[in-house]
Amino acid sequence: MDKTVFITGATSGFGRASARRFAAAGWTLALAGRRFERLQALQEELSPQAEVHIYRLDVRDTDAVRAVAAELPPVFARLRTLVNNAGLALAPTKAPKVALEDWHTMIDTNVTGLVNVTHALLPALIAYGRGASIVNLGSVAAQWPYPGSHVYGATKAFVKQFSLNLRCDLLGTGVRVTDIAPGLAETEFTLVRTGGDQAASDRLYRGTEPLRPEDIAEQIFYLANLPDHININRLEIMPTRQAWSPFAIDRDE
Ligand code: NDP
Ligand code: 8X3
Repeated sequence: MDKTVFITGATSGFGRASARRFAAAGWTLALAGRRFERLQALQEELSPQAEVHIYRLDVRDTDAVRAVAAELPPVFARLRTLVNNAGLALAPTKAPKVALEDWHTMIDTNVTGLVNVTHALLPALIAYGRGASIVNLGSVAAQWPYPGSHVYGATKAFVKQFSLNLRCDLLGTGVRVTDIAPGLAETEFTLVRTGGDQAASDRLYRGTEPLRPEDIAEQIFYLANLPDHININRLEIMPTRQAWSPFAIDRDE
């Protein structure tokens, strides 16, 4: 069995649900995140089903990312699937009110972190060749502007374009690249975005039907198992109960 998957941000949300989905199918997993005790709990939960390796990792730390790539077990010398999922939004207020530090954190995590991991694991993906895939977590915020998205949406626009550009450079290697772009999904995302405001998070998801982590995990698993000759470039997914508003207009009144 050479079905290996490396998932960043496996301690919560889409990453954890993906770990469960791949483990249920018997893949060999490498899971990364900063909250190690959560990784340990997940490893314990999934071990009866699959071989699970865990790594305490901050994706912003380039040296640490390289070190984890270097210490992966030999089976990961050929990596079938990389799920670049670790990411976050901060400061859901308008740009003039946002601390520069928050902008930097989003760029460092969603852009620098994602390219750190991609760069470190590309040789193993190319070694796998035909059938390998990179699944990058983008967002509807890459494509559609909304107030409070400022740098977050821009980092996801980077993910979108990076995914397309990688496709060009990986042509001939057999490695696929997909930008999966979810809309409203109930995870810890809003808790993080609001600085731990559980009531604000509950308010956002109340009275509607957001995507569930398992919905996105199922799509990621589907992407990783497509026939080798198919590459889905971008997969944008919204809840049925989410759509767009009219353009905002500034009026004298
Ligand atoms: P969660 O907050 O539930 O999970 C985020 C994961 O990212 C956690 O496991 C967290 O782990 C990890 N993470 C954050 N920063 C770092 C870091 N510096 N190094 C390593 N891991 C990190 O949110 P989601 O599951 O919703 O988010 C997953 C991805 O999906 C993100 O890229 C997000 O932007 C994207 N997304 C989310 C949507 C949503 O509505 N929920 C919609 C569209 C896209 P830990 O803190 O333990 O390190
Ligand atoms: C976040 C998507 O719709 O919650 O990536 O802003 S949304």
